[in-house]
Amino acid sequence: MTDNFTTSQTGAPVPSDEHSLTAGPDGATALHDRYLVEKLAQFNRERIPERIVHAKGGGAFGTFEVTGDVSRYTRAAVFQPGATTETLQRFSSVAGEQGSPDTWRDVRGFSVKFYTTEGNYDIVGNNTPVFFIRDGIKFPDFIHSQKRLPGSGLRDADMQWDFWTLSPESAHQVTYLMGDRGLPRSWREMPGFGSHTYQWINAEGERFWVKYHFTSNQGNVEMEGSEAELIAGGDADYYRRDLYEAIESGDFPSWDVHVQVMPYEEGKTYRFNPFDVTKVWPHSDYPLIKVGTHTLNRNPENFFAQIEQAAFSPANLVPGIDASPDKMLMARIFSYPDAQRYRVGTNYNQLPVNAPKAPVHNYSQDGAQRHHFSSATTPVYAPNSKGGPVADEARAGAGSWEQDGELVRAAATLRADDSDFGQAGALYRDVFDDAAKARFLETLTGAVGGVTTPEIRERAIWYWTSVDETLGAQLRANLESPAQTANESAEPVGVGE
Ligand code: HDE
Repeated sequence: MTDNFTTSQTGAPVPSDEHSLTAGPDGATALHDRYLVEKLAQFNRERIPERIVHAKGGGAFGTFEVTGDVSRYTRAAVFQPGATTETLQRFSSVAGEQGSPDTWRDVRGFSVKFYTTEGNYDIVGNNTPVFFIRDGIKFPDFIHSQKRLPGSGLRDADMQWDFWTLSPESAHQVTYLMGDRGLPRSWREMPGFGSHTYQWINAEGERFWVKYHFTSNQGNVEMEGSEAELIAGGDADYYRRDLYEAIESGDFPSWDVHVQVMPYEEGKTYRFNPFDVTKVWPHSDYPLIKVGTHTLNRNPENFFAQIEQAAFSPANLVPGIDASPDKMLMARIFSYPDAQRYRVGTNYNQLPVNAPKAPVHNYSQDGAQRHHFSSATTPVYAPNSKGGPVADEARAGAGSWEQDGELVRAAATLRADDSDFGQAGALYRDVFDDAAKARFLETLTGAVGGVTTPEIRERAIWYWTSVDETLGAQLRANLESPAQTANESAEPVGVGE
């Protein structure tokens, strides 16, 4: 008899993990072998649905330390001078399924959960500061076009480029994606961005618009397409392994956290729409202000419980931080908790990785898998005269903005400097050096070279000509060279959010 004995899920000792109960050594299996039944049934239920986007990822726990003073912009406890907060971070690829190679070209997710004293605050961003579309109603179509054909189950360059070129607001993000940013060497060596504009509210109730930037203290390092392809074949978990091993060996990656701050009123008159997630704010107009440093220093003990079941959401906001009139952000605020109720279950916020360190008091109750409950004397309705929790608007520290007009379905009002292609062109011309430009053209040639429908190819050339005329001409010349016209089997890039 050993003290370290196997039990059933209900704690009773079990007779064997190797032999089913059978009628003699060679006979039929008995259905009342309840441990066998429990073991197989539990196994069949090990998987939960993978995230519809950002399925492949990895993550770690960390600490965020405030080193600057942004208290005149926000009252959020997590950003007050000297504050230290425990965090969880998840990195991900967007389009690939759970087993897909980390080094396929894609945008990378960059999600941080801050377990603050005022509730959980999540920044759910990417390693690019912008996004492909500017209205959430287009998101399912966009993702469908980047994933797989319904018949063959294959990725398809035609549908990727058909969607992008019919949605020219994608040009800025596609320029990031097809450039070096699309292939970071590791999660540690890439930046992160909140991407959207958020609102900050200070202790006096004054409002500001902010954008978050996480700059990697490991530097920004990328890899060549040929190297990424080789790694994809040899080690599909390259980024996950890199992060895990770095932390395991005590080499803790860190990011400095900065914000750009726009005074509230300037949001109304700035030269382009500051709530458009396809745009960046020039640093010359809104310089980076350092807030603190985020360090990852603890690996998960259980990948499923702590990373797979982690639920990050832009709806997780705290006093002093709120949303902005960005249509994408508003759609996301609905979408993430909805995805998590389906994917993890309605009481997903009670799992240890998602549960806040701040106490939870409200009038929601029950539901599948509930295990947190209040004492029997706590009233179950509000308002009540029995001393139950009372909502406190002042404590909630929510933001607001003026809103007027009819309900319509329309693009946001254009301002003087709003355009789909302007910032994409500036990124290509002014940020990419000559070598980066050459790699970019090569990547584009391969990617657009996979498009078989002549009309979509032609539209792709128009799209890149609109970004930059010379680039468009070079792409046309490359695509029309005999080597490329035969390139119809080119793999579409792994691309997504
Ligand atoms: Fe996501 N996105 N997204 N997204 N997203 C999800 O949430 C969605 C968008 C991002 O590490 C899903 O729990 C809509 C922008 C990251 O677990 C889902 C729209 C940005 C992650 C979802 C967007 C992101 C997700 C999938 C258009 C960068 C992984 C399961 C309005 C600023 C989070 C889930 C993690 C995950 C919806 C656009 C980043 C389906 C509807 C813009 C990093 O809810």
